Amino acid sequence: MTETHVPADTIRSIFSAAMTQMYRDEVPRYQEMTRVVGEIDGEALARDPALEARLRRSGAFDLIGVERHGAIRVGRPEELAGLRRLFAVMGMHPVGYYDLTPAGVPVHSTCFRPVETESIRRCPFRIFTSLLRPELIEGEDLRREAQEILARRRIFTPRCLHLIEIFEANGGLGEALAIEFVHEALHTFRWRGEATVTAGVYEAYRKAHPLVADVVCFHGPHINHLTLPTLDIDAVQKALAERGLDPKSIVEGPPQRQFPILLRQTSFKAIAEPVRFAGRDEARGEHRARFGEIEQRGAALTAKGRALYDRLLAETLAANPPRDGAISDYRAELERRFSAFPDDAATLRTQGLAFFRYAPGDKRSAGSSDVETLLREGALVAEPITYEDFLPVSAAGIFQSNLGEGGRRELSAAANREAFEHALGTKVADETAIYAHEEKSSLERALEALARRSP
Ligand code: OOG
Ligand code: NI
Repeated sequence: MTETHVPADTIRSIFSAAMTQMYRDEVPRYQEMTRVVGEIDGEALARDPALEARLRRSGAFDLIGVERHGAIRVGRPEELAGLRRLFAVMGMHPVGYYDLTPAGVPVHSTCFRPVETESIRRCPFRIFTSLLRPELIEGEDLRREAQEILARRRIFTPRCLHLIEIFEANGGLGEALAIEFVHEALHTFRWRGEATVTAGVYEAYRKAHPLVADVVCFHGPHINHLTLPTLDIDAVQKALAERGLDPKSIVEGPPQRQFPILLRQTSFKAIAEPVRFAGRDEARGEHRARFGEIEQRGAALTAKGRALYDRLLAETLAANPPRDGAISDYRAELERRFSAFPDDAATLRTQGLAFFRYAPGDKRSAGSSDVETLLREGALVAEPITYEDFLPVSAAGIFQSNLGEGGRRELSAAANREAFEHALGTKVADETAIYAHEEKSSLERALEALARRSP
Protein backbone atom coordinates (compact mmCIF):
# COMPACT_ATOMS: atom_id res chain seq x y z
CA MET A 1 0.00 0.00 0.00
CA THR A 2 1.41 3.41 -0.85
CA GLU A 3 0.75 6.13 1.66
CA THR A 4 -0.60 9.40 0.31
CA HIS A 5 1.67 12.39 0.47
CA VAL A 6 0.79 15.44 2.52
CA PRO A 7 0.42 18.46 0.20
CA ALA A 8 3.35 20.89 0.41
CA ASP A 9 0.92 23.71 1.28
CA THR A 10 -0.21 21.76 4.32
CA ILE A 11 3.33 21.08 5.53
CA ARG A 12 4.04 24.81 5.16
CA SER A 13 0.94 25.66 7.21
CA ILE A 14 1.98 23.33 10.01
CA PHE A 15 5.53 24.70 9.89
CA SER A 16 4.32 28.30 9.94
CA ALA A 17 2.09 27.65 12.94
CA ALA A 18 4.86 25.84 14.81
CA MET A 19 7.38 28.57 14.01
CA THR A 20 4.92 31.21 15.24
CA GLN A 21 4.37 29.36 18.50
CA MET A 22 8.11 29.00 18.98
CA TYR A 23 8.71 32.69 18.31
CA ARG A 24 5.95 33.84 20.66
CA ASP A 25 7.52 31.74 23.40
CA GLU A 26 11.03 32.97 22.63
CA VAL A 27 10.18 36.66 22.16
CA PRO A 28 7.29 37.68 24.46
CA ARG A 29 7.25 41.17 22.96
CA TYR A 30 6.19 39.56 19.68
CA GLN A 31 3.13 38.20 21.46
CA GLU A 32 2.40 41.71 22.76
CA MET A 33 2.66 43.10 19.25
CA THR A 34 0.29 40.40 18.00
CA ARG A 35 -2.32 41.65 20.48
CA VAL A 36 -1.89 45.26 19.36
CA VAL A 37 -2.30 44.27 15.70
CA GLY A 38 -5.44 42.28 16.54
CA GLU A 39 -7.00 45.30 18.23
CA ILE A 40 -6.13 47.69 15.40
CA ASP A 41 -7.41 45.30 12.74
CA GLY A 42 -10.65 44.87 14.68
CA GLU A 43 -11.07 48.64 14.79
CA ALA A 44 -10.35 48.96 11.06
CA LEU A 45 -13.04 46.39 10.25
CA ALA A 46 -15.56 48.06 12.56
CA ARG A 47 -14.85 51.49 11.03
CA ASP A 48 -15.32 50.47 7.41
CA PRO A 49 -18.24 48.06 6.87
CA ALA A 50 -17.33 47.53 3.19
CA LEU A 51 -13.81 46.38 4.06
CA GLU A 52 -14.78 42.87 5.13
CA ALA A 53 -16.65 42.17 1.88
CA ARG A 54 -13.67 43.45 -0.10
CA LEU A 55 -11.26 41.26 1.84
CA ARG A 56 -13.51 38.23 1.48
CA ARG A 57 -13.66 38.71 -2.28
CA SER A 58 -9.90 38.77 -2.62
CA GLY A 59 -9.42 35.84 -0.23
CA ALA A 60 -7.51 38.05 2.23
CA PHE A 61 -10.08 37.91 5.03
CA ASP A 62 -9.11 34.43 6.21
CA LEU A 63 -5.48 35.50 6.35
CA ILE A 64 -5.94 38.34 8.82
CA GLY A 65 -3.59 37.74 11.73
CA VAL A 66 -1.70 34.98 9.91
CA GLU A 67 2.07 35.37 9.78
CA ARG A 68 3.29 36.40 6.34
CA HIS A 69 7.02 36.03 6.56
CA GLY A 70 10.10 35.51 8.64
CA ALA A 71 13.80 36.08 7.97
CA ILE A 72 17.07 34.26 8.50
CA ARG A 73 20.74 34.82 7.64
CA VAL A 74 23.26 32.13 6.76
CA GLY A 75 27.01 32.11 6.45
CA ARG A 76 28.06 29.47 3.92
CA PRO A 77 27.01 28.58 0.38
CA GLU A 78 26.34 24.98 1.48
CA GLU A 79 23.91 26.24 4.10
CA LEU A 80 21.98 28.18 1.49
CA ALA A 81 21.85 25.13 -0.79
CA GLY A 82 20.58 23.01 2.13
CA LEU A 83 17.86 25.55 2.83
CA ARG A 84 16.73 25.41 -0.78
CA ARG A 85 16.17 21.67 -0.37
CA LEU A 86 14.49 22.08 3.02
CA PHE A 87 12.09 24.77 1.83
CA ALA A 88 11.22 22.79 -1.31
CA VAL A 89 9.57 20.19 0.96
CA MET A 90 7.11 22.96 1.91
CA GLY A 91 6.54 24.31 -1.60
CA MET A 92 8.77 27.34 -1.03
CA HIS A 93 10.99 28.32 -3.95
CA PRO A 94 13.56 31.10 -4.37
CA VAL A 95 12.06 34.21 -5.95
CA GLY A 96 14.02 37.41 -6.53
CA TYR A 97 17.60 38.53 -5.91
CA TYR A 98 18.25 41.36 -3.47
CA ASP A 99 21.63 43.07 -3.23
CA LEU A 100 21.93 44.76 0.16
CA THR A 101 25.45 46.16 -0.27
CA PRO A 102 24.32 49.63 -1.49
CA ALA A 103 22.77 49.99 1.97
CA GLY A 104 25.97 48.92 3.69
CA VAL A 105 24.82 45.43 4.69
CA PRO A 106 27.27 42.69 3.58
CA VAL A 107 24.72 40.14 2.37
CA HIS A 108 22.66 39.24 -0.65
CA SER A 109 19.28 37.60 -0.40
CA THR A 110 16.32 35.84 -1.91
CA CYS A 111 12.86 34.92 -0.68
CA PHE A 112 11.69 31.31 -0.43
CA ARG A 113 7.98 31.43 -1.07
CA PRO A 114 4.96 29.71 -2.55
CA VAL A 115 4.50 30.83 -6.14
CA GLU A 116 0.99 29.83 -7.24
CA THR A 117 -1.81 32.22 -6.23
CA GLU A 118 -3.82 29.35 -4.74
CA SER A 119 -0.84 28.19 -2.67
CA ILE A 120 -0.30 31.71 -1.34
CA ARG A 121 -3.95 31.86 -0.31
CA ARG A 122 -3.73 28.55 1.47
CA CYS A 123 -0.65 29.64 3.41
CA PRO A 124 1.28 32.80 2.55
CA PHE A 125 4.31 32.03 4.74
CA ARG A 126 7.70 32.83 3.24
CA ILE A 127 11.26 33.24 4.46
CA PHE A 128 13.53 36.11 3.46
CA THR A 129 16.96 34.48 3.39
CA SER A 130 20.29 36.28 3.34
CA LEU A 131 23.74 34.89 2.64
CA LEU A 132 26.82 36.54 4.15
CA ARG A 133 29.41 37.80 1.68
CA PRO A 134 32.58 37.04 3.67
CA GLU A 135 34.70 38.85 1.10
CA LEU A 136 33.14 42.05 2.47
CA ILE A 137 34.36 41.50 6.03
CA GLU A 138 37.12 43.97 6.68
CA GLY A 139 40.44 42.55 7.86
CA GLU A 140 42.03 39.45 6.44
CA ASP A 141 42.30 37.61 9.78
CA LEU A 142 38.67 38.15 10.67
CA ARG A 143 37.64 37.10 7.17
CA ARG A 144 39.62 33.86 7.31
CA GLU A 145 38.58 33.04 10.86
CA ALA A 146 34.90 33.62 10.02
CA GLN A 147 35.10 30.98 7.35
CA GLU A 148 36.83 28.56 9.70
CA ILE A 149 34.21 29.09 12.40
CA LEU A 150 31.36 28.66 9.93
CA ALA A 151 32.92 25.54 8.41
CA ARG A 152 32.63 23.79 11.78
CA ARG A 153 28.90 24.14 12.27
CA ARG A 154 26.05 21.96 11.02
CA ILE A 155 22.74 23.77 10.80
CA PHE A 156 20.52 20.76 9.98
CA THR A 157 19.89 17.75 12.21
CA PRO A 158 20.93 14.43 10.61
CA ARG A 159 17.31 13.30 10.76
CA CYS A 160 16.17 16.45 8.97
CA LEU A 161 18.62 15.78 6.15
CA HIS A 162 17.43 12.20 5.96
CA LEU A 163 13.78 13.28 5.71
CA ILE A 164 14.70 15.70 2.92
CA GLU A 165 16.32 12.79 1.07
CA ILE A 166 13.18 10.69 1.50
CA PHE A 167 11.11 13.58 0.16
CA GLU A 168 13.40 13.96 -2.85
CA ALA A 169 13.40 10.24 -3.60
CA ASN A 170 9.63 9.77 -3.27
CA GLY A 171 8.34 13.17 -4.32
CA GLY A 172 6.55 13.69 -1.02
CA LEU A 173 6.17 12.74 2.65
CA GLY A 174 3.39 10.80 4.35
CA GLU A 175 1.68 12.22 7.41
CA ALA A 176 3.94 10.87 10.16
CA LEU A 177 7.11 11.85 8.32
CA ALA A 178 5.73 15.30 7.43
CA ILE A 179 5.05 16.03 11.10
CA GLU A 180 8.46 14.74 12.05
CA PHE A 181 10.02 16.87 9.32
CA VAL A 182 8.48 20.07 10.72
CA HIS A 183 9.73 19.16 14.18
CA GLU A 184 13.27 18.52 12.91
CA ALA A 185 13.33 21.57 10.62
CA LEU A 186 12.41 23.86 13.51
CA HIS A 187 15.71 23.05 15.24
CA THR A 188 17.53 24.90 12.48
CA PHE A 189 15.72 28.16 13.31
CA ARG A 190 15.72 27.97 17.08
CA TRP A 191 17.49 30.52 19.29
CA ARG A 192 19.85 28.93 21.78
CA GLY A 193 21.30 31.85 23.72
CA GLU A 194 24.70 30.33 23.34
CA ALA A 195 27.55 31.59 21.17
CA THR A 196 30.00 29.23 19.48
CA VAL A 197 32.87 31.66 20.16
CA THR A 198 34.40 33.48 23.12
CA ALA A 199 33.24 36.93 24.18
CA GLY A 200 36.41 38.40 22.70
CA VAL A 201 35.86 36.87 19.28
CA TYR A 202 32.20 37.95 19.32
CA GLU A 203 33.23 41.50 20.17
CA ALA A 204 35.72 41.59 17.27
CA TYR A 205 32.98 40.63 14.81
CA ARG A 206 30.43 42.95 16.35
CA LYS A 207 32.87 45.80 15.85
CA ALA A 208 33.47 44.75 12.25
CA HIS A 209 29.71 44.65 11.63
CA PRO A 210 26.88 43.64 14.00
CA LEU A 211 25.30 41.57 11.26
CA VAL A 212 28.49 39.59 10.76
CA ALA A 213 28.53 38.77 14.48
CA ASP A 214 24.93 37.59 14.24
CA VAL A 215 25.74 35.23 11.38
CA VAL A 216 29.18 33.97 12.41
CA CYS A 217 29.03 33.56 16.19
CA PHE A 218 26.01 31.29 16.71
CA HIS A 219 24.96 27.71 16.08
CA GLY A 220 22.72 28.43 13.14
CA PRO A 221 20.29 30.78 11.39
CA HIS A 222 17.95 31.60 14.29
CA ILE A 223 14.77 33.16 13.00
CA ASN A 224 15.33 36.90 13.44
CA HIS A 225 11.76 38.11 13.00
CA LEU A 226 8.26 37.14 12.05
CA THR A 227 5.88 39.50 10.33
CA LEU A 228 2.16 39.97 10.77
CA PRO A 229 -0.06 41.62 8.21
CA THR A 230 -2.20 44.52 9.34
CA LEU A 231 -5.10 46.46 7.89
CA ASP A 232 -3.75 49.80 9.18
CA ILE A 233 0.00 50.03 9.53
CA ASP A 234 0.04 53.71 10.47
CA ALA A 235 -2.25 53.02 13.42
CA VAL A 236 -0.07 50.08 14.53
CA GLN A 237 3.06 52.21 14.29
CA LYS A 238 1.45 54.80 16.54
CA ALA A 239 0.10 52.22 19.00
CA LEU A 240 3.50 50.50 19.33
CA ALA A 241 5.07 53.81 20.34
CA GLU A 242 2.26 54.62 22.77
CA ARG A 243 2.62 51.28 24.50
CA GLY A 244 6.38 51.55 24.81
CA LEU A 245 7.13 48.73 22.36
CA ASP A 246 9.90 50.77 20.73
CA PRO A 247 9.04 50.83 16.99
CA LYS A 248 11.57 51.94 14.40
CA SER A 249 11.19 55.58 13.49
CA ILE A 250 9.57 55.33 10.06
CA VAL A 251 7.25 53.09 8.08
CA GLU A 252 9.33 51.84 5.12
CA GLY A 253 8.04 51.94 1.57
CA PRO A 254 5.50 54.15 -0.18
CA PRO A 255 3.36 56.67 1.72
CA GLN A 256 -0.25 56.02 2.70
CA ARG A 257 -2.41 56.10 -0.46
CA GLN A 258 -5.95 55.52 -1.72
CA PHE A 259 -4.67 52.71 -3.91
CA PRO A 260 -1.94 50.80 -1.98
CA ILE A 261 1.13 49.73 -3.93
CA LEU A 262 3.97 47.34 -3.15
CA LEU A 263 4.73 46.96 0.52
CA ARG A 264 4.80 49.10 3.65
CA GLN A 265 6.54 47.74 6.75
CA THR A 266 7.69 48.67 10.19
CA SER A 267 8.94 46.79 13.25
CA PHE A 268 9.70 47.01 16.92
CA LYS A 269 13.42 47.18 17.44
CA ALA A 270 15.47 44.13 18.30
CA ILE A 271 15.47 43.15 21.95
CA ALA A 272 18.62 42.40 23.95
CA GLU A 273 18.84 38.69 24.74
CA PRO A 274 21.25 37.03 27.16
CA VAL A 275 24.11 35.06 25.62
CA ARG A 276 26.55 32.61 27.15
CA PHE A 277 29.88 32.67 25.36
CA ALA A 278 32.22 29.75 24.75
CA GLY A 279 35.51 29.43 26.59
CA ARG A 280 36.47 28.25 30.02
CA ASP A 281 35.15 31.36 31.77
CA GLU A 282 31.70 30.98 30.12
CA ALA A 283 31.36 34.76 30.02
CA ARG A 284 27.91 36.23 29.71
CA GLY A 285 26.70 39.11 27.63
CA GLU A 286 23.85 40.04 25.37
CA HIS A 287 22.97 40.10 21.70
CA ARG A 288 20.44 42.16 19.77
CA ALA A 289 19.07 40.55 16.65
CA ARG A 290 15.46 39.53 17.05
CA PHE A 291 12.43 41.70 16.52
CA GLY A 292 8.83 41.71 15.30
CA GLU A 293 7.57 43.23 12.08
CA ILE A 294 4.26 44.30 10.54
CA GLU A 295 3.46 44.69 6.88
CA GLN A 296 0.69 45.96 4.65
CA ARG A 297 0.76 44.93 1.01
CA GLY A 298 -0.54 46.62 -2.10
CA ALA A 299 -0.42 46.04 -5.84
CA ALA A 300 2.55 44.58 -7.70
CA LEU A 301 4.08 47.11 -10.09
CA THR A 302 5.20 46.59 -13.67
CA ALA A 303 8.82 47.39 -14.56
CA LYS A 304 7.62 50.86 -15.55
CA GLY A 305 5.75 51.36 -12.28
CA ARG A 306 8.69 50.06 -10.30
CA ALA A 307 11.11 52.43 -12.04
CA LEU A 308 8.85 55.33 -11.07
CA TYR A 309 8.66 54.07 -7.47
CA ASP A 310 12.44 53.68 -7.23
CA ARG A 311 13.01 57.15 -8.65
CA LEU A 312 10.56 58.89 -6.33
CA LEU A 313 11.94 57.10 -3.29
CA ALA A 314 15.55 57.87 -4.24
CA GLU A 315 14.62 61.54 -4.71
CA THR A 316 12.91 61.60 -1.33
CA LEU A 317 15.91 60.05 0.42
CA ALA A 318 18.32 62.43 -1.32
CA ALA A 319 16.28 65.53 -0.49
CA ASN A 320 15.20 64.70 3.04
CA PRO A 321 16.42 61.45 4.57
CA PRO A 322 14.75 60.28 7.81
CA ARG A 323 16.58 61.93 10.70
CA ASP A 324 15.90 61.57 14.39
CA GLY A 325 13.81 64.48 15.50
CA ALA A 326 12.77 65.35 11.93
CA ILE A 327 10.74 62.32 10.92
CA SER A 328 7.73 64.41 9.92
CA ASP A 329 9.93 66.23 7.36
CA TYR A 330 10.73 62.90 5.76
CA ARG A 331 7.08 61.91 5.73
CA ALA A 332 6.03 65.20 4.15
CA GLU A 333 8.76 64.90 1.52
CA LEU A 334 7.68 61.34 0.71
CA GLU A 335 4.07 62.38 0.29
CA ARG A 336 5.00 65.36 -1.85
CA ARG A 337 7.21 63.30 -4.17
CA PHE A 338 4.69 60.47 -4.46
CA SER A 339 1.95 62.83 -5.58
CA ALA A 340 3.53 62.13 -8.99
CA PHE A 341 2.45 58.47 -8.70
CA PRO A 342 -1.12 57.98 -10.00
CA ASP A 343 -3.40 56.87 -7.19
CA ASP A 344 -6.40 55.25 -8.85
CA ALA A 345 -6.87 51.82 -10.38
CA ALA A 346 -7.92 52.98 -13.84
CA THR A 347 -4.87 55.20 -14.39
CA LEU A 348 -2.46 52.62 -12.99
CA ARG A 349 -3.91 50.03 -15.32
CA THR A 350 -4.16 52.05 -18.51
CA GLN A 351 -0.68 53.54 -18.01
CA GLY A 352 0.74 50.07 -17.41
CA LEU A 353 2.09 50.88 -13.93
CA ALA A 354 0.53 48.03 -11.92
CA PHE A 355 -0.46 44.42 -12.58
CA PHE A 356 -4.09 43.32 -12.59
CA ARG A 357 -5.91 40.01 -12.52
CA TYR A 358 -8.90 39.75 -14.86
CA ALA A 359 -12.10 37.76 -14.38
CA PRO A 360 -15.51 37.63 -16.07
CA GLY A 361 -17.91 40.17 -14.53
CA ASP A 362 -21.63 39.83 -13.75
CA LYS A 363 -22.83 41.94 -16.67
CA ARG A 364 -23.31 40.84 -20.27
CA SER A 365 -21.38 42.39 -23.07
CA ALA A 366 -23.01 43.84 -26.18
CA GLY A 367 -20.54 41.71 -28.11
CA SER A 368 -17.30 43.66 -28.06
CA SER A 369 -13.94 41.95 -27.76
CA ASP A 370 -12.17 45.12 -26.73
CA VAL A 371 -10.85 44.90 -23.15
CA GLU A 372 -11.59 48.54 -22.26
CA THR A 373 -15.15 48.23 -23.57
CA LEU A 374 -15.69 44.97 -21.68
CA LEU A 375 -14.45 46.58 -18.47
CA ARG A 376 -16.74 49.57 -18.98
CA GLU A 377 -19.68 47.24 -19.56
CA GLY A 378 -18.86 45.25 -16.42
CA ALA A 379 -18.55 42.06 -18.46
CA LEU A 380 -14.91 41.93 -17.37
CA VAL A 381 -13.45 43.01 -14.03
CA ALA A 382 -9.84 43.80 -13.05
CA GLU A 383 -8.47 43.49 -9.48
CA PRO A 384 -4.93 44.48 -8.54
CA ILE A 385 -2.47 41.60 -8.08
CA THR A 386 -0.90 41.75 -4.61
CA TYR A 387 2.86 42.26 -4.37
CA GLU A 388 4.29 39.15 -2.68
CA ASP A 389 7.96 40.11 -2.69
CA PHE A 390 10.31 42.52 -0.94
CA LEU A 391 11.98 45.89 -1.40
CA PRO A 392 15.75 46.19 -0.94
CA VAL A 393 15.69 49.78 0.36
CA SER A 394 13.01 48.85 2.90
CA ALA A 395 14.85 45.67 3.84
CA ALA A 396 17.99 47.73 4.43
CA GLY A 397 16.02 50.07 6.69
CA ILE A 398 14.71 47.06 8.64
CA PHE A 399 18.20 45.52 8.91
CA GLN A 400 19.71 48.80 10.07
CA SER A 401 17.27 49.73 12.76
CA ASN A 402 17.72 46.30 14.22
CA LEU A 403 21.47 46.12 14.25
CA GLY A 404 21.92 48.86 16.77
CA GLU A 405 24.83 51.14 16.30
CA GLY A 406 27.24 50.60 13.46
CA GLY A 407 24.84 48.79 11.15
CA ARG A 408 25.81 50.96 8.25
CA ARG A 409 29.13 50.71 6.39
CA GLU A 410 30.33 52.02 3.09
CA LEU A 411 30.50 48.94 0.92
CA SER A 412 31.52 49.46 -2.64
CA ALA A 413 30.84 45.99 -3.93
CA ALA A 414 28.93 45.07 -7.04
CA ALA A 415 25.91 42.82 -6.84
CA ASN A 416 26.89 39.23 -7.47
CA ARG A 417 23.82 37.34 -8.54
CA GLU A 418 25.89 34.64 -10.26
CA ALA A 419 27.73 33.79 -7.04
CA PHE A 420 24.44 33.73 -5.16
CA GLU A 421 22.77 31.42 -7.65
CA HIS A 422 25.85 29.25 -7.74
CA ALA A 423 25.68 28.87 -3.94
CA LEU A 424 21.95 28.23 -4.10
CA GLY A 425 22.38 25.60 -6.79
CA THR A 426 19.67 27.05 -9.01
CA LYS A 427 18.50 30.31 -10.52
CA VAL A 428 16.08 32.53 -8.63
CA ALA A 429 12.73 33.17 -10.31
CA ASP A 430 12.07 36.65 -11.68
CA GLU A 431 9.23 38.13 -9.62
CA THR A 432 8.06 40.58 -12.29
CA ALA A 433 7.74 37.73 -14.80
CA ILE A 434 5.50 35.85 -12.33
CA TYR A 435 3.09 38.81 -12.06
CA ALA A 436 3.16 39.45 -15.81
CA HIS A 437 2.29 35.82 -16.47
CA GLU A 438 -0.52 35.90 -13.92
CA GLU A 439 -1.99 39.01 -15.55
CA LYS A 440 -1.74 37.65 -19.07
CA SER A 441 -3.13 34.20 -18.33
CA SER A 442 -6.01 35.58 -16.24
CA LEU A 443 -7.01 37.83 -19.15
CA GLU A 444 -6.84 34.95 -21.63
CA ARG A 445 -8.97 32.74 -19.38
CA ALA A 446 -11.51 35.51 -18.78
CA LEU A 447 -11.86 36.29 -22.50
CA GLU A 448 -12.32 32.60 -23.30
CA ALA A 449 -15.01 32.32 -20.65
CA LEU A 450 -16.79 35.37 -22.10
CA ALA A 451 -16.61 33.90 -25.60
CA ARG A 452 -18.27 30.71 -24.31
CA ARG A 453 -21.18 32.63 -22.77
CA SER A 454 -24.17 32.29 -25.05
CA PRO A 455 -25.19 35.61 -26.64
C1 OOG B 1 15.93 40.71 6.82
C2 OOG B 1 15.37 42.07 6.55
C3 OOG B 1 14.49 42.04 5.32
C4 OOG B 1 12.04 42.54 5.06
O1 OOG B 1 10.88 42.38 5.49
O2 OOG B 1 12.33 43.41 4.22
C5 OOG B 1 13.08 41.66 5.59
C6 OOG B 1 16.82 40.60 8.00
O3 OOG B 1 16.88 41.51 8.87
O4 OOG B 1 17.49 39.54 8.07
O5 OOG B 1 12.72 40.71 6.22
NI1 NI C 1 10.81 41.20 7.16
